[in-house]
Amino acid sequence: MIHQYLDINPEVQDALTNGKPVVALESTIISHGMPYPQNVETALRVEEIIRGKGAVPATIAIIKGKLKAGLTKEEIDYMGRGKGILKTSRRDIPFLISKGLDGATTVASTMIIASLAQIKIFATGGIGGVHRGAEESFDISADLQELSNTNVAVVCAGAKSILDLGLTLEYLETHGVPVVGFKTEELPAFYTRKSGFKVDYIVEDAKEVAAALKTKWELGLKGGMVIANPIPEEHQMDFNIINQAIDEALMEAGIRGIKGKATTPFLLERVKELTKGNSLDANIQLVYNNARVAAEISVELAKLEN
Ligand code: PSU
Ligand code: MN
Repeated sequence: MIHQYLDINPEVQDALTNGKPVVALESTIISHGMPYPQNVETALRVEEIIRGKGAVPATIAIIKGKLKAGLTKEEIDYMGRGKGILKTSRRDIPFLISKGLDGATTVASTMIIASLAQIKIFATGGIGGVHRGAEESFDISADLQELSNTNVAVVCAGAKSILDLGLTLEYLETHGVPVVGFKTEELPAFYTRKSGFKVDYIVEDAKEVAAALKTKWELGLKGGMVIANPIPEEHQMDFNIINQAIDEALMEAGIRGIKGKATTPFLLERVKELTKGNSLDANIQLVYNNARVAAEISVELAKLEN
């Protein structure tokens, strides 16, 4: 039934059938999160990093109305050129299929497709969250509801402070989503290792994360887990510089009346411009770092399950 909609790449399918580790990757970061051609170079390098750790990468997207788990190099390039590729979250999936469109998947929709393909570990840059001013705008990313409902763990560098990180943590707590710090007690804020907020638990290695995931899902505690992995020290940005750029981008978004699904891409683009592209290097490095950790977790989980 599912296979009428879902196309699993043969290498990914072989790994899944044989209980080998697989790591899912999203495509909004490719089509709407970074400029071409760095987006494609990064996406391909991420796949190499995962392979180097003994796992199989599965970049996820919707191409001509078909859900894809595992893209070819050509398909990654196609997503990177970004022409007419829609940012796709949970609500959009049925319409991209019925209309035969191309969609870049967010954290939420990547989790859904990963879960349909039975992939449990997913690496990205940052998750969506509760936006600043959400008490009036109600702007809360569908990523958070997905984390409470779908059994996929997300390795990220925390969340950007374009969001209200305190409210994001409260929301995740309400919905029973564990937020664990990978070798850190502080929630990282994407470009910086520090945010001023604490995580729920510190984990010291991939094995510990894999054991917690196995236990959570064996107990039927549905939903994912946020594994917050700080950007490596040498690549982190200056706290004040990045936060000034974020404040300015937020002010502009307010003045221009940017709303809904356009908000996150607008803020990401403006922050990049305001930091004269410096934020892009940091962004790329933290994604590599998340790919490494996600691959290690997938390897440990596969050992526990076999
Ligand atoms: N945060 C980033 N980079 C990104 C995104 C978030 O630092 O590329 C993307 C992810 O795909 C995430 C989505 O799932 O934005 C969230 O969008 P929204 O806030 O509209 O739910
Ligand atoms: Mn939103």
